[in-house]
Amino acid sequence: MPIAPLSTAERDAALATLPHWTLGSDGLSINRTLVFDDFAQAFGFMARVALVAEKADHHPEWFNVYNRVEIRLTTHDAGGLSQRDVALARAIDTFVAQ
Ligand code: HBI
Repeated sequence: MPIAPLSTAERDAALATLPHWTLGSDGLSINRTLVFDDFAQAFGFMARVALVAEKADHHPEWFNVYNRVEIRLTTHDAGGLSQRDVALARAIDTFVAQ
């Protein structure tokens, strides 16, 4: 389903409220890397995110090795960032002890 991409102003306003996320070098994604104690913690986190992502029909691009999870959020249907990425980033943050 098509969804509008965020304007630059909307993007910057959203990023200002997401201190753990950085804008990708292409300007089309937001990124966060997490390091857990071990693989079980990392994979447990990924499982929790997967359930939220599936329910929202909005899925992360991510890479995991052992205790490290690199997350890239972008909206393929928008060709860049959308409010769905912001919402998923906020949900992801709730699963991480700050
Ligand atoms: N996940 N990140 C991301 N971006 C999308 O555009 C997207 C998605 N998951 C499912 C989805 N779109 C569906 O609407 C179909 O387009 C596959």
